Amino acid sequence: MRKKLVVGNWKMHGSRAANAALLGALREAGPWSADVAVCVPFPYLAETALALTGQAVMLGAQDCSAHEQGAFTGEVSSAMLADLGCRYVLVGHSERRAFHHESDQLVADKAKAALAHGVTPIVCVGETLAEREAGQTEVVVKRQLAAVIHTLTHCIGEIVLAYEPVWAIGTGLTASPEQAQAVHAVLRTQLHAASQKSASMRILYGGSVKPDNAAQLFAQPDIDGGLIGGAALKAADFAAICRAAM
Ligand code: G2H
Repeated sequence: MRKKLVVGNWKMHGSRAANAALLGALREAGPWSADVAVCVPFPYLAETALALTGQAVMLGAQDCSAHEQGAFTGEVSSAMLADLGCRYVLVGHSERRAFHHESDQLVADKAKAALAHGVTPIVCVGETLAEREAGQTEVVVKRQLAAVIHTLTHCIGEIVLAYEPVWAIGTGLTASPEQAQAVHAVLRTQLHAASQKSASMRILYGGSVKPDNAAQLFAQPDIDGGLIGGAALKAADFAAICRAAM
């Protein structure tokens, strides 16, 4: 019922030459039955948009401003992302929440700004290891999602949600399919109470997804694809993960 979505998050990696090689290899490896997107660093958006012309792979960015425009040095607006052809933008990635002190409300405001320009926000939520060990996983992810629900109200059905346990990001530790599914089910229930579209909304899992664990994760009833970091930088691995999303 829900088409799977696999999103590569290149983070702060790449160069013009490396990107061209990666995108060229992906062109050879596709197409896939899942929707596929890559979220690339801002300086490479325009060139990547050109490279993706005629391909099924969609373009995304890794962050956007909550502001419309103005004196916000270094910020990039969602209108600019739309202008460059971005279909998706990540908001609230744990690296933004941790290193840039982004609050739940700022993340929600960014999601609202993106939707205002037709860019689909991929809203990331997830607990730290300390929060999980304190039994706070549900409380944390529900609080993070509640801010977005409250801010977007009737538009909440337009977002993509991504559950990314912080302890699994880039660590090689992956949530087991059962651990991930349990949190996805909690999030689905929360969305259900907020939107008539909850059954069709996609909830991605992120955190050390690799070719050898992707299929099991994607087989869970409420896991609708993945947000892929390290493995998205290797064309063969990313292609294999895309193939696993059927
Ligand atoms: C989580 C993920 C991509 P990785 O940050 O968003 O990265 O797959 O390297 O854990």
